[in-house]
Amino acid sequence: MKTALKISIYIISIMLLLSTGALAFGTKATPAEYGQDLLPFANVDSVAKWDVPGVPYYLVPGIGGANVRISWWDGCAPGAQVWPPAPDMFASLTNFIYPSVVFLDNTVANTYTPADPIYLAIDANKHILATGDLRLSAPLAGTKIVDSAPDINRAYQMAPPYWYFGYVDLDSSGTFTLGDRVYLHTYAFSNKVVNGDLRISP
Ligand SMILES: [Ca+2]
Ligand SMILES: [Ca+2]
Repeated sequence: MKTALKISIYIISIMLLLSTGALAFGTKATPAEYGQDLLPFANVDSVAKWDVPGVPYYLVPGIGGANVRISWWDGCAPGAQVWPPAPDMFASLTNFIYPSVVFLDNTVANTYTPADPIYLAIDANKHILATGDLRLSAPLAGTKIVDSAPDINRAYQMAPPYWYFGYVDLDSSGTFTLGDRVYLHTYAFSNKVVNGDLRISP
């Protein structure tokens, strides 16, 4: 088998794993993950963009934590911490002015339920999904809405104020480190991973 073909098959396999695997970016937490302790990011939980062609978006965690890429960019997968030799290491980021995590209230009216898709609206003043807003949940997690997308112009609900980005400290280091798993937590009454939480890093 030619090397190029082998590499293509490998890349496609990785992409399938990322898009359909049990721990893929943008999929909801599974029962095996429920009950794990979540640590909120300290000080900063903002989202930012890098003003280069293609414009990747990032989650910017607390002091000392590597940024987490949350959109596909130039072959770089969302959900990964930016770490050498990532080509976007040291990217100069610009904060969005009024970003908000939002959801489409597709199932069980007026409350977030695990089947409801989650987005990052980059300008929540618009109140509807617009070009450039980011899909945070599968399918198509990490991709942006374009003008002809079926979900453009959909009205959304803002995430409740108790939602937050946090991480499971898989290596028990007490801080956010490479390999810790990031979630968007959606439940008010505990700091543990629950049904409906969204996995940000695989
Ligand atoms: Ca709902
Ligand atoms: Ca850690």
